[in-house]
Amino acid sequence: KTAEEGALAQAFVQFAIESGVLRFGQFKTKAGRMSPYFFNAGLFDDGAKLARLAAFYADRLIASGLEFDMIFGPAYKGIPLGATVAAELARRGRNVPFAYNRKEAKDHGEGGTLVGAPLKGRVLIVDDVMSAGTAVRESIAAIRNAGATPYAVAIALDRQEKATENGVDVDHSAVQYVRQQLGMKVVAIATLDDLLQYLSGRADDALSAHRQGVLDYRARYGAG
Ligand code: OMP
Repeated sequence: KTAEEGALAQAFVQFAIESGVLRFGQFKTKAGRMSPYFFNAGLFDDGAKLARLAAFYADRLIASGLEFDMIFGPAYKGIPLGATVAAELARRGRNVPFAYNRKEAKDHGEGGTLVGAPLKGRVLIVDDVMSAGTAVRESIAAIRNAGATPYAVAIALDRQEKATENGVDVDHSAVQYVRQQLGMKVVAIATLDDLLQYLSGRADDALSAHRQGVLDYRARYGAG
């Protein structure tokens, strides 16, 4: 990680905590793990926060030099993320097509599950979090089924924990799987390591009390 990426990640962790999006407590993840922290992107819940969030994604994407032909926002939480990131990139002079999916196929009107620009070329998936990797696999399948190339993934937080395959924990993370097995690019604004670094730098305040719990969670579920 470059110094610039590290600084962006620290600023983002702070923003997420101050927005109440990143919280500490006891939460059950989709994979059924009891986590001492949770990132709820739905709590970026006003125009200013959404604009700032989109700027973080855009900064990270531009710094990465990633090339892509269009943006896909997977239902539900990826839809506002993809839309606001597409708008922010256009504002910075990089206008690309945008599409999203429905969870339920529509049997009237325009029909189908895909909305927006036709899926084609190298598609960037914009989503919130990767944990065990279930959500991203669904997006990849939707893009392949449409005949386009699932090329890259941009997420806000890489939880760096063991992926699951058919319900069984494996040693690598979902992000590692997508990079190494699927050959896709993955960019994350922040990772679990960045969160731990943030908590370590806050030795004197209430937040630091959560550090040990997060370390314990990483010891149990962290990817190898
Ligand atoms: P996987 O599908 O296991 O990679 O988990 C990613 C999804 O879990 C996200 O798209 C969210 O729906 C949810 N999630 C969060 O939003 N924030 C978290 O901190 C953890 C999870 C989770 O359930 O693992």
